[in-house]
Amino acid sequence: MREQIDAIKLKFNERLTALSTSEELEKLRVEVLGKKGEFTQILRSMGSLSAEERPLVGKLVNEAKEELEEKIRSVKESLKERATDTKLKNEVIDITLPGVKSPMGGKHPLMMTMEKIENIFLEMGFTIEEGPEVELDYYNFEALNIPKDHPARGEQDTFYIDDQVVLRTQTSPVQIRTIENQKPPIKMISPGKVYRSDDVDATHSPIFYQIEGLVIDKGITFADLKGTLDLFVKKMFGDDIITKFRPHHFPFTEPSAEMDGTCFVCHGEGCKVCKGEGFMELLGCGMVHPEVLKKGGIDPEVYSGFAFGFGLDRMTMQKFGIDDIRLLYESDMRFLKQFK
Ligand code: 2U9
Repeated sequence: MREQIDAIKLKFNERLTALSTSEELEKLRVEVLGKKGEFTQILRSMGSLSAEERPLVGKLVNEAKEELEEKIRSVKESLKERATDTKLKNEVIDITLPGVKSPMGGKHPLMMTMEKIENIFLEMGFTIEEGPEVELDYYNFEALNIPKDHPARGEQDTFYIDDQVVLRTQTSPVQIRTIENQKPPIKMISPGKVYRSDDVDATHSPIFYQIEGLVIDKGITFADLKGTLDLFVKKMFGDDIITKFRPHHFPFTEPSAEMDGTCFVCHGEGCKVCKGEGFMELLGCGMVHPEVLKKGGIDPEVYSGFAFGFGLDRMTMQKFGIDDIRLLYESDMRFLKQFK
């Protein structure tokens, strides 16, 4: 029996020196010391031994097992150290190498312009209001003095969810909701996405951003409208911008106007951007129509107000000299990375 044990130990030592991974070590341990291991076989065969031999063999086997288990523990330790060393060697970081620059995002030109405009009006004491993009026909049209058969409906090609619900075509519904929930004085702007089923081309997108504004109080006049919008444009494009107003018509304002500003590219000389005009159209505006005030529960005999609106995309294109609105929505990094 001792020879048998020595033979096991010999073979064990040979295999121990030959192995190089903890998996091989575990395999050796199981085969020699495991439940079905070689020593277990011997212990099972102890039945065939004499009563005085059994304790001797038992002792021999346990000593041998402890000896081999000790060897396994020390080899396991050294294998773990070796694995760490190899890992460390392979993971040496050459700190002199430049780091991998993670691409930094940047603000989208639309959001840059939106924030600049919001800050200008916040400085002028305006609040910023938001509202639902899926809107009731009443708030998008009726309350704005655009009854069912009004041509303006046609002009604004509308996405109808059903005959009572639309995707808003302008942010004016936000003003109506504000008028219903807030008593004058009201000074607010409503920025946000609007939807029109226009065909996509260099100046039209079915989804675009608008900013509209509204001021309602006692004694508000067209002079307040001109002063406020002239100041806005000067803060937005520069103090040398001159503004002028051309009569226009909107169902929700009376009188109405469109406001032009000197082209900030050629400063009035006339260029490609302003098509030689020296001026470019910036926004639409007007005194709030008394019918709209009434529908909003405001007495036009006591209160008056002005309103304005413009396409944020269009103003962003004017500001950055962008000639195709699709660039603002195609997320092409070659275009967007210019705005970091
Ligand atoms: C209320 C009363 C009046 C909002 C106004 C405009 C003029 C205007 C156009 C700009 C470019 C739409 O995106 S666009 O095509 N809008 O010119 N919007 S006055 O008038 C209101 C709004 C709400 C209660």
